[in-house]
Amino acid sequence: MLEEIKSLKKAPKEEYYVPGHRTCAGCGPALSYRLVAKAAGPNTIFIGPTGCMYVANTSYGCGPWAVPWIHAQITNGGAVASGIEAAYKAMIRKKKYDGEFPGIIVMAGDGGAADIGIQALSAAFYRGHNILFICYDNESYANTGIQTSPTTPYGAWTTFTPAGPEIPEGKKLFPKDLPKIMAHGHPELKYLATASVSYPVDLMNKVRKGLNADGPAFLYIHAPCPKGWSFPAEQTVKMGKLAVETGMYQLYEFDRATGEYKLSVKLEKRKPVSEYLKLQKRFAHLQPEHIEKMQAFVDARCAEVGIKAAPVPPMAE
Ligand SMILES: Cc1ncc(C[n+]2csc(CCOP(=O)(O)OP(=O)(O)O)c2C)c(N)n1
Ligand code: SF4
Repeated sequence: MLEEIKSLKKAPKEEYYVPGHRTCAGCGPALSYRLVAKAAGPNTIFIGPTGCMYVANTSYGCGPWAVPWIHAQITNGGAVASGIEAAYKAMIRKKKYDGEFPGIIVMAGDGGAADIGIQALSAAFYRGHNILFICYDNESYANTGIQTSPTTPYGAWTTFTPAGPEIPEGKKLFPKDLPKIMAHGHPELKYLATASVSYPVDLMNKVRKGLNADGPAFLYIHAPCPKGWSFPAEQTVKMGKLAVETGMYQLYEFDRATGEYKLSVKLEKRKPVSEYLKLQKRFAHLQPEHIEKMQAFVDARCAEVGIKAAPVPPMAE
């Protein structure tokens, strides 16, 4: 059993994701990896479906993990993890391995979790494999040069959704809600939560709860990407906090028994989404009517999980 971490000061000193990787300065997903690896500890195997957290971390011919790691296709992170889990179970049953059953963690991007990889993810959860599947959500296909994915917000600029006279908002579609897809219809699911790199103790404890669960666990981590969202490298943590404070991203644990969402951060007031959007150039083209649509969407998502705090009207500029 992995113990609860009471504070940042009491977090383990050991790093299992060490310095030396070609991620961008201020990379949110890199920070998520560091926190996940710290929380998980030495008895861990990572599976890395193709994406920034494979390519940027391993360029070229090396890698920053102090624990075993294997590359997977972007299509099949869940299936590779299933195979590793089944192999360990069989080896232990046949007495060919006398070590402890490892923590088996997939670190998939939003493309590798919500889009191209969703089939293998859902299948692994249906079969009840004892794995922790993490989606680090940087809200685009980042490694290929920032293209829209199903978790890219409405109105975000990407190279596949440029704003122009025909489509002034850039991206017309609203995002897929992956944790809710995973929360429902997967009877073997044992743990599900959302987290953010800007709330590191909460994140690490959710990793531990996911690993302690005896069966499939899903953790969805908001991980701001300064390159893809176009904001300064030193504002990653601020951006993650603002996402939560505006309700653009909701932090919770899902209670399987009751179907309720247990909120991880109590918001007294919600900041207007415009305060978050205006700091990222990917939203620079949006008009007031687009921002209103975004606010209405965020209000509805907040209501779904029981966030009662109403948005404060934006200050007049
Ligand atoms: C089957 C397949 N299709 C497309 C690609 C090209 N590809 C490489 S990295 C990548 C982006 C991955 O996006 P995501 O999973 O969101 O991770 P990120 O790069 O954002 O960290 C894509 C599409 C691939 N490697 N394999
Ligand atoms: S593009 Fe984004 S996710 Fe990829 S390494 Fe840079 S900051 Fe990290």
